[in-house]
Amino acid sequence: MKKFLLFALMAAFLFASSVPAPAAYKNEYKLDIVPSLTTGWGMGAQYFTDLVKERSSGKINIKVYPNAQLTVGKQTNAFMLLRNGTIDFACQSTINYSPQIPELNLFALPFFMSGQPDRYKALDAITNGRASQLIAKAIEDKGGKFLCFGENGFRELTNSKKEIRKPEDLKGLKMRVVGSPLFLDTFNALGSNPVAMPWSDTMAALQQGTVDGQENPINTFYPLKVYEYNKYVTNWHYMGDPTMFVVNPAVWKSFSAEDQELILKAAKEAAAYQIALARVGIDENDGGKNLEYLKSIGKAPEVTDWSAELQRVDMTVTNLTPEETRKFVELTKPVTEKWRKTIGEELVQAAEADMASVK
Ligand code: X2X
Repeated sequence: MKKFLLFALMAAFLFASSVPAPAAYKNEYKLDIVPSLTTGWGMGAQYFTDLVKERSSGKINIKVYPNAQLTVGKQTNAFMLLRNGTIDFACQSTINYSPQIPELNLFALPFFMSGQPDRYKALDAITNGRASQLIAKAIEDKGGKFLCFGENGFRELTNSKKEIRKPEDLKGLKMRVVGSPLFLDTFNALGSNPVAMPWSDTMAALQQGTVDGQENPINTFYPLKVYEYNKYVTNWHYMGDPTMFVVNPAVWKSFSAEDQELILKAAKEAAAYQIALARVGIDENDGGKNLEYLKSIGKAPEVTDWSAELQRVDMTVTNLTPEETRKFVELTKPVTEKWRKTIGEELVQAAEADMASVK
């Protein structure tokens, strides 16, 4: 009897140790974003967490922390906190990770995508092409698991002083930029006076006049009512700003294969939603497809013509002609030359080839 019991115990032990224990899931996973939940960026991130929660029947609970709460406003430290596990998930701009992952400066090369016949096709060519594979690898080599690209949008210029049509108009203007060195180079090259500052301090700085202007996609500055302080917007589309859905690698490994698939699929759907929100009423060549798509998922936006909406809130909207844009491009060429080396020739050339393939 004793022998039998011993045998049964040993068998039970062997069985238990050969079956992997189910991974312990956290009660809450923290997802980092910089702006508010009312921006397209925020709405896309929220949609991702909603889809994951619903499809996992509440088992995977990801919470969006807006307004750079998880980095205490220090948005350019965000990648370090994802890597060390303080942050589990993120939907982040490449700009904020670029101090740690130099390859990500690619997107901020001035007029890189807008120099192409269709800037949105150019951006898509990069985020779906060979360049995107090199970028995913760069992120993974540095300690982040990349899921997919979403979109903040093409970044436009606003200020409180005057209409900007030519580089000379920027002379001496105090422009708030993200604390990433490439931005200082670009705005110095254009003769303005750039001030690096977290987004979380920017509204107060605009209101108090500590800075005269800022650059962000319409979809990101409008919800914060930047138009109350800045009456001039110049649509110069000088850089396309994708977001990246990313995860801490250890957190990623803790999910079952099925759950990984569920999360990846949700991220791709949320990214498609975020991309459509970043373009609807802005991309003049979309033939209405972004609005149609948003309607098809039951998320038709309130604003479908951003130029009209910005004028309605008393902004002077300036669209540059190709000739006017050329002057800005000329002045920022040395910035591109300098930064190509930091980003890496292989990646820049891959992105150029990706863009050329869709012309
Ligand atoms: O800080 C900005 O300008 C913002 C919100 O666009 C980013 O996080 C890059």
